[in-house]
Amino acid sequence: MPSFPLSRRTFLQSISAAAAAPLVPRFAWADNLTFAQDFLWGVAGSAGETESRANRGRSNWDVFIDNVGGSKDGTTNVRNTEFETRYLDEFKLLQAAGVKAFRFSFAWPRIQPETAGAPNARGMDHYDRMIDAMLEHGLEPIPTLFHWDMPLWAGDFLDRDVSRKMADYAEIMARLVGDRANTWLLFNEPGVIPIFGYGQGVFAPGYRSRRYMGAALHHVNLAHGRALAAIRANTHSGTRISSAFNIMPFEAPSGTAEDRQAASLVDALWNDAVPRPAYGLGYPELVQPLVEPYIQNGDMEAIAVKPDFFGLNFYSRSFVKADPESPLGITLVEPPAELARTEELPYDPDTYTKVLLKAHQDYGAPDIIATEFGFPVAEAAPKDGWVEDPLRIQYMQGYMRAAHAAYQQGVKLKGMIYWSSTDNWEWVLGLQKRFGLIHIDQPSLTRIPKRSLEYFGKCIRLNGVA
Ligand code: IFM
Repeated sequence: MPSFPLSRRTFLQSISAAAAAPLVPRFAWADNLTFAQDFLWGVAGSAGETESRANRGRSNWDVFIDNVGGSKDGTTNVRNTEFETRYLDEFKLLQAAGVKAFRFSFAWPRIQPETAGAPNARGMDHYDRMIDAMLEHGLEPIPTLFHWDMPLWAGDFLDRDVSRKMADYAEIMARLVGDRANTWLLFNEPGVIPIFGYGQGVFAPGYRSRRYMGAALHHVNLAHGRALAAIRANTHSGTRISSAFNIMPFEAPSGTAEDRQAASLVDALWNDAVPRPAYGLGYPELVQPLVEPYIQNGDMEAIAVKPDFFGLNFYSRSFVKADPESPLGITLVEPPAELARTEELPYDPDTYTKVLLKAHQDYGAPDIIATEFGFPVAEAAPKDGWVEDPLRIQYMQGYMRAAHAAYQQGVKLKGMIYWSSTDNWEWVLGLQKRFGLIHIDQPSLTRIPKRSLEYFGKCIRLNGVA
């Protein structure tokens, strides 16, 4: 029974528990691949990839994708999956499968569409209702404050002052949903922003400059620190806050000194240049010269906020060689032939175990939530209300086993979140890469469950790897 007096969160959860009870049979598997009782089982999505452009301000990604003439398949983010009006269809399927948590992001251009200052009432109301709906469907809301889509008026990360704007926005959102969200992610993959957006020019805002990459990196870190402080100051003491750090080891298969050196720099930039300063460990040595010109007094202290857990996104390793022409100094090479491939990246479970163990060692044995793992794979067309996707199930099982191996070796793994809930608009790759546990029919946008959703539900009931 819920305790009294009832908070809005407890009340909504109690309704959902009653509704879901008959759908969640108790399984007694005699399998030792199980996790601790309070393990968080979730799925994820983001506003920039699922919400349409309706009723919000123009974003950096709108401008970028329009300017480059659309994604690889010609699509843009005008419609996406219209998640903002269709989320109930999705929540019902997730609840029926037994999913426990939903990671999503706020669209900043919906909250402050045209300018700084007072939030837009319609945007606030949208997230208010959406979060209530999650709780009513038994889904623990896990907001991401910033998953790359930024209102145009806010400028970009070349401007130091963006951290102040970000902190104001963080405070607004913390006040709105702090009573219902216990676990927060500030940035999705903060390291990707300076590298892809300011160095390589392949993501918004599309700059291609090593100097810009250094400036953006430091200002991302500053914004990260200030936003975390703003959320901490405006939520209850039990709130846990971190970011979803994308960990992807870089290797140079050629083994030459030049290639290895180039791989080490990008490895430090990608994997360490945000979490290390956030944990008070400073910039990696190789990265220091890039950020040095932008560091002011007090910055490193403001950045060192010590997240409450480590959010870890993992897909695979990356294989590179030196390329003096590229601002990042590398170019991608083919992965070793023995690694199986998803439609996008290698399937790399052993590396998953290793990166979890490494984060455990590097950051003082923190609680870790696997904030993303997922696979775009070839799958059958929907038939009789389902999509058959056995390869995804096989890969999911492999990564969950790999994560469990790390857990057995002492990693404090507290949850696993699959990317993504539905197929969605995969940024510059468009709609062709289908990561979802739920199929999105085009053009109707009807949600159709995949067998992988059923499988994930089985794991959740087992509280382990089925
Ligand atoms: O779709 C992305 C997401 O936005 C960030 N992490 C990786 C996913 C799959 O590429």
